[in-house]
Amino acid sequence: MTSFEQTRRTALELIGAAAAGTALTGAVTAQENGSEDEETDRQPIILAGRIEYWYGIAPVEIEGEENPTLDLEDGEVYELVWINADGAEHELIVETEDGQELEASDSSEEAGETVSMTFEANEDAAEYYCEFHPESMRGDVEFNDGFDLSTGGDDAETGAATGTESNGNDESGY
Ligand SMILES: [Cu+2]
Repeated sequence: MTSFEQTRRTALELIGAAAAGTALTGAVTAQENGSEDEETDRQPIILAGRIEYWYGIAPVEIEGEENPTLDLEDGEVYELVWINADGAEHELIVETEDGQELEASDSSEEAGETVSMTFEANEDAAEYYCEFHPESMRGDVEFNDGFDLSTGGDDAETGAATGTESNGNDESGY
């Protein structure tokens, strides 16, 4: 958990989040809100929201990417967490190819605030975007192998960071 927090803090510093310390505090609040879904003992998918783009923070596959593609697995329950990086109003929405809303987070207009939502993935999901900046803050949802979000301890994390530089699948998505 400690290294996970460090990853998030480092990423926030990279994008110049106004209040990385506040964001960490906010995460506790977000967890309280989502306390009903005990079935999800996996790592959340974490994005940072700013007007220009969604910025990938975790898992490592999306770290540092702008509007990263979210690789999900049909039927799995995901925790999507996003951090307000610039204090503008943002709201994360997952939609179908036809623009039908599947899931929406709360909105936030406070820098450093963390918003959490639970999302059961199904293959109708095609894109995610921000309600208030739907053109610049928009990314794809794909159903390939799905991110590895298991909380397998330090071994899994180390392997993800160093062992899967390129598995041959990466290029096909772009
Ligand atoms: Cu926005």
